[in-house]
Amino acid sequence: MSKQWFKDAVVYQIYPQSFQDSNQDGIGDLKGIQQRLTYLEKLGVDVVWLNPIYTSPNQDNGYDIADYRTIQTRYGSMQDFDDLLADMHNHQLKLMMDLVVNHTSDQHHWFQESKQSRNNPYADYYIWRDPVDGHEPNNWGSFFGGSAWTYVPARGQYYLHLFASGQPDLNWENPKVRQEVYDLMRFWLDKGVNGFRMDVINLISKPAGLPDAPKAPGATYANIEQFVGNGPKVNAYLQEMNREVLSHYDIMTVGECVAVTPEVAVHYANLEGTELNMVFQFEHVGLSANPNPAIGKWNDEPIKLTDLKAVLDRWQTKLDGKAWNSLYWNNHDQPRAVSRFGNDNPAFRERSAKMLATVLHMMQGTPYIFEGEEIGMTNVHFKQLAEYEDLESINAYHELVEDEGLVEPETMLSYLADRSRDNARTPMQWTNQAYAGFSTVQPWFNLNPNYATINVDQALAQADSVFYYYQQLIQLRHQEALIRYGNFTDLLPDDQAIYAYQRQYGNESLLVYANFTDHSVALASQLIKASADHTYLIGNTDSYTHAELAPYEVRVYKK
Ligand code: TEU
Ligand code: CA
Repeated sequence: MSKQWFKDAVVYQIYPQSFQDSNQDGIGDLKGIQQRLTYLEKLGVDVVWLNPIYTSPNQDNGYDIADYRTIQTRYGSMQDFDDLLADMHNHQLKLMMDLVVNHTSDQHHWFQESKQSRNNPYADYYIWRDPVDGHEPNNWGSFFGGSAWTYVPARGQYYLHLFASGQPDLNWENPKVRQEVYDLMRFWLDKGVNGFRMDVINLISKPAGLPDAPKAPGATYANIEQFVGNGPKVNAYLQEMNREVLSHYDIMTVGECVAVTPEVAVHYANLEGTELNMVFQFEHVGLSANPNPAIGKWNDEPIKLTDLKAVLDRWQTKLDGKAWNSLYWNNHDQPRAVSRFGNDNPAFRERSAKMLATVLHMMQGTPYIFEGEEIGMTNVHFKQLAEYEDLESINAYHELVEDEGLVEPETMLSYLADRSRDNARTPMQWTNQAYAGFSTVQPWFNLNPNYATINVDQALAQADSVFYYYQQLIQLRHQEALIRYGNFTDLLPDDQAIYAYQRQYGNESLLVYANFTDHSVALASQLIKASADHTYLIGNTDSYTHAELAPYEVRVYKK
């Protein structure tokens, strides 16, 4: 691969607790991942992004780290990690670790010290403020409900936590904190890991003075999602991190960035490489949030195709030649792609999963596949609150239904079924045997019952499965510079049913026509004309009718 190998790579995301259990305790682990490397090799991906595997009390499934330099025992030992990394490299796979340094766990020894007094060596490692008129320093609500501040009597002060109270925010203003972070990054890079996915990295610099945020009527605390991102010093911090650490290694970085726009992303992901290689943006997955801002992301309305295209088109065109895109439909925080953007009804599941894969993998940027996406795994469709495990979902139910009375119970259950992060976290479906081949005992989290029909064994046995389709898309990306580097034009931005775009690279051209609906749609004559001098490259139906697209059909042409 070229020196900028991150542009040529396809990434596969592994949520470790839900991928493969090797020691029959019902929890996925490192040895389990190692057993599945040949599967990843067969799919053809280049890089694995592993969600956090560090020591953690798991209030937020590992995004609350108590020790950055040890492996959580349920996942295995450091020896298991070293073995996995070596074996991945043997299989020509690179490993990207999750770097969670906006906050730590409250069990981290820095915080255990920091909370004791105002004058210990770790006193300024976190963001502490005096009470204002006997209560919280400002009106910020945490991403996971309630206030973003928690009071500690020993200090007579509040600490800031943008997420759960067990996730205190680090004070990046303190140069010692920054050096600690750079040190722990070097620890993993010196082991040979090939990059980092940086958790909520654009939240590390807080708005100057920590002022109140605008608050929606009916809400107890302000929703800070659009308010706390991209703070005044974030680019300076990332440039420092780049000078001190990143630039000394041949690695790939992606920063998860809340409330990021292309205008801001061109700095984070600039092609000179002075900050990060790319960002995860939220604009497409954030579409069709609730019209009532006090209810935030919770809703069950489908996304309008014209809105989706407007967002993706903007990222494709505004970053071209300036920065690099990441491409994803889902991850461990999002509902399953086929349920959210396609149609998980058995009649359309495979066809729409392939259509979505094509639309994404034919764009400019680095594609990310979330475990199970490559076999078309679906949302789990839980019916009761008791079935959920994720603190975001459970807290939101209690807050919106019980505390604030903003949403009816049945409605909220429908919102959760559509949007809960738990949809992504049910165990990987390998076989139709007991516990789906994930484990031989009851897993830590319920399986989706549809593993009886949707599973890897089945996909590998079916020549035209979603799996083999992903395999072909990955091969095409690797072969065609046009797909990786070509520029992007939307041919039909106002159409409500069809996504049609063109990529151009030198005198090569690629046309992608996709039907996002469950009915046939006539192709505009302009599209038929455009494809006349192109040849068919790939698609998701056996035979096609020239003048129309079948339900969820996608077709790619090349010249
Ligand atoms: O997620 C960041 C984030 O903003 C999420 O709260 C996101 O908005 C939400 O999950 C969507 O509903 C990252 C991690 O990916 C997530 O798993 C962690 O819980 C969070 O940071 C805190 O570390
Ligand atoms: Ca295990």
